[in-house]
Amino acid sequence: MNDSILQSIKERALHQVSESNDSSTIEKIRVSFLGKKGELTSILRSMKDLPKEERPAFGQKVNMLRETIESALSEKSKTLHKIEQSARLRFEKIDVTEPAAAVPFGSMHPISLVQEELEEIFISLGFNVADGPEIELDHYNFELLNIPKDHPARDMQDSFYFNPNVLLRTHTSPVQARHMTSHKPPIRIVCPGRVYRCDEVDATHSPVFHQMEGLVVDKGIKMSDLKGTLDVFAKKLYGPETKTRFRPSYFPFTEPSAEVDLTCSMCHGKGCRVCKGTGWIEVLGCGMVNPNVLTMCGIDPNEYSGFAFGLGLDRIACIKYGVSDLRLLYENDTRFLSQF
Ligand code: 2U9
Repeated sequence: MNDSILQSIKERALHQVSESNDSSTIEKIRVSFLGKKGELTSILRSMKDLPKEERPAFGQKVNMLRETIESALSEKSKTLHKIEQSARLRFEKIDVTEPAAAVPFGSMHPISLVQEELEEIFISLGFNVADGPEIELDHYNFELLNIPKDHPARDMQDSFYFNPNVLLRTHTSPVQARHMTSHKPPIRIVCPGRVYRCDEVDATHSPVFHQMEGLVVDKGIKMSDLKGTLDVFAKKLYGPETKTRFRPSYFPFTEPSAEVDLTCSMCHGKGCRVCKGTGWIEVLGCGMVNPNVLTMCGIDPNEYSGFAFGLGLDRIACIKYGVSDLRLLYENDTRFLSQF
């Protein structure tokens, strides 16, 4: 064992380090010279074969060589790390100016569009928009609206009950009933929202649908106020030529009651497929608020009177957008919904 072995190790090690061009080769070189079974390590082990007096000087030389190789490895490793990092950064660079992939936008649901349009019309006539719970007490949904205990709407088969006192509201009327119990006249509100009835699904029925109801209560409100309001509403909805036609009807919460037809928005009364040739479309129910309802809601019918009306938003949306099957409104098929 002599200095020439150390010299040869030094030359080979430094040569290999200078030739290496990636971190994994650096590690291999370190293992082959300085690892447990590395060349320099085995030389250190074999020092026991040297005469005792030569050991310290030779040991010192081996250690110096180890330091030389270690520092060459660490220098090279730093350089390679920098090169590898800048290559990676170049590869991973993000071009923030590149156009992004298009994000598909949602669109308004036809029922929401109609609801917003009607809200705007009634707001322009001085109404406020009110809402209330969809899970409702029998008291507000039926009792205060003068709907008797034996009325078919109260049947378990017609309404979704949670228990005998709690159900999914079958109309938005409880919102108006609640409003009357907590507000003094004058009252001018419209109440849009989702309502529920135990109906089989078909082209014109769904167990969930949408209504908008309105209520006006003040001193001296007359049937002519109701007719005038709905006439203006009809003209704003379908255009200034639109006419209204009131037919007598019956609702427990209004007396007298009427159903209202508007001249067809498609053919302007001439008769077409939408109005089934009649020239008229049935759009609203309405009437003067039954004095019993006013009394039960805490308003004196001798001092105040009111009118109310209701319409189905789903039906108006189907007519407006030419949708022949109500189920399309509820199936969430984006091919249908993206058209609005
Ligand atoms: C109170 C007093 C009176 C609301 C009214 C109607 C007539 C009506 C239907 C039209 C088609 C519902 O969507 S539809 O199925 N509604 O005909 N609704 S009067 O009358 C009220 C409401 C609340 C306190």
